Amino acid sequence: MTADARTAPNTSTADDTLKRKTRDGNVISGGHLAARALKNAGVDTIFTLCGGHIIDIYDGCVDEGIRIIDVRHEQVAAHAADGYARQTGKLGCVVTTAGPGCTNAVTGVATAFRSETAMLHIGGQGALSQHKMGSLQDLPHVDMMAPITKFAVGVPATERVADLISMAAREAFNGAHGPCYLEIPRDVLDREIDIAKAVIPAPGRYRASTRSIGDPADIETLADLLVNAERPAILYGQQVWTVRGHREAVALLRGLDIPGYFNGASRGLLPPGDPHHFDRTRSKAFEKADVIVVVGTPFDFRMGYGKRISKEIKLVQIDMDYRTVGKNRDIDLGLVGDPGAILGAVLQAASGRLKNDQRAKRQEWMRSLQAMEAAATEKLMPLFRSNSTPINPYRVAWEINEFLGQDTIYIGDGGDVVTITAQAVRPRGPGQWMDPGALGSLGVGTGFAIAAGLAHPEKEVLCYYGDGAFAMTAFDMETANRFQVPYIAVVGNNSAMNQIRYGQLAKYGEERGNVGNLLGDVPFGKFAEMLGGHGEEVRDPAMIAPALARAREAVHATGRCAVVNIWVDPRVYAPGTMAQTMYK
Ligand SMILES: Cc1ncc(C[n+]2csc(CCOP(=O)(O)OP(=O)(O)O)c2C)c(N)n1
Ligand SMILES: [Mg+2]
Repeated sequence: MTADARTAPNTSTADDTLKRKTRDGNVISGGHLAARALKNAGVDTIFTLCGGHIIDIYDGCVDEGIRIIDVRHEQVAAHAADGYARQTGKLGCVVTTAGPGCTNAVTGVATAFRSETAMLHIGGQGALSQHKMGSLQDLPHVDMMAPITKFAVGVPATERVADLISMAAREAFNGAHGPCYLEIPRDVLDREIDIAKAVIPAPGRYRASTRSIGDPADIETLADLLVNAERPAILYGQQVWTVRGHREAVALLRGLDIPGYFNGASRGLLPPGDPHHFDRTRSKAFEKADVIVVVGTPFDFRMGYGKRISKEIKLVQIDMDYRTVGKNRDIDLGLVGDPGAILGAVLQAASGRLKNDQRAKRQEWMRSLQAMEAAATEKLMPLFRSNSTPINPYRVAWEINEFLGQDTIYIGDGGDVVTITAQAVRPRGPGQWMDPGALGSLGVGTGFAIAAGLAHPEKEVLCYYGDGAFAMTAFDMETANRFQVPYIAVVGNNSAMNQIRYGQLAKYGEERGNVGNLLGDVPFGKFAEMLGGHGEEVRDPAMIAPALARAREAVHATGRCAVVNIWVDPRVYAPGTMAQTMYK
């Protein structure tokens, strides 16, 4: 089959197939019902690895024109479904077979759980008629998936397949988004029923809008707080991007002249250099501010559980999940709802109320922060420009940032080398920063890159890996090539699991610290070549930029992924690693 035939959406319908099979058009199988329900839920692509339990879903997808992306490891399928949801705003979908198909996908589902991604995992199961008899690949999937999903159930009858998919979709978008799991036994999938007996919720008619603003009185209170503040600051987290509330978020910063900070998927909401974009002075701003608004990001380890923010400062938290607001520390005001809708309503309530002298004071506040930002950048420049060999990973981070185009989606997958890029890499547009989120899973990169390429074929995709992370899922680079979504892979290679090694060396010393964390010296450039793409090894800092440029060119010319394997200094660590902040 040609690659084109593989990727082209299938335009035939279930009815066509049934005609071809000279079967009764009033009859439908469970797998075909699943595909129809997925289409009704807005799913246009599934990520999967085949297994005998799930083949009828594929057959249904062919009829419904749903693209089937088959990978080499279910972990990648799950990360790709997560990444596709992040990139499209639609429900992601991963389909795995029973038993090991499900267990292999667990890390991807768990990552989506901690990152609040709306995603449906459909898993196969032995036939109900063989329930508890010891069928092939039988496991208690629903019990296993329940703690890491918002909704995990088995489908008990063919008539309910589509109905339960719609329930899962509703759950996935309820409150903070998250993954759901549906187990469909093989006989439930294969059975054909009278279509009139199936419950098939219609697209657009089984889910209500979730764009709620919460209590209108709280909108007024927050508008008052923000109008009267002298030194306000706002931190935007990933939920702002999840609900595509970026326009309202930016309008609020600009409308009320408030400095904005961004973490996770909210990086890129404003381009670097924008007067309301700040990124090196968050802790200083949070010390000096009189009102802080935290939007769509929990007080978890990444925020020091909120304990570093002084009790003297008025703290406002906005979140999609009621359970996240006020968790780990008290707040002065909490709002639950859609961040975009809330921020839009707050701006409307505050509009025209900021007096000129108040605005002038804010601009002075922002200027003082801008001066601190510039000083912090200056301090980092010697590291960013370092000519030392082995190459300083700060130099790699800086070079990657210089290399990014207006539309490059940047993905980070690794330990320390990737952590360091947070200080240098500034995506130029919203949605162009992807990281694993709070689960910190190594191995997300390949699935995310495939998903980003499929969701946005017009954009460039660059994934920066640690050498430890790269080897976990890199074989699916072949999948990216096969589906014509090649990307630029950069590996920061220190031949170690360096982020962990630091803590071991600090605790156990040189002699006992290098245990279980050293890796071989692998020339990963050759990996790209093995798959028909361009690869190279970089040991000289001056060669990073030309190598990246050649990789970009090669990706265009060959339609295959390129790997730039950069050998970096294992003695350089990220500040957070040296302070071990993630465990504090
Ligand atoms: C799947 C998974 N396993 C283990 C870890 C623990 N861990 C965090 S960072 C790290 C080292 C990663 O090494 P590498 O990707 O080479 O980056 P480096 O720290 O060397 O720059 C490990 C093993 C994890 N986060 N995820
Ligand atoms: Mg490493």
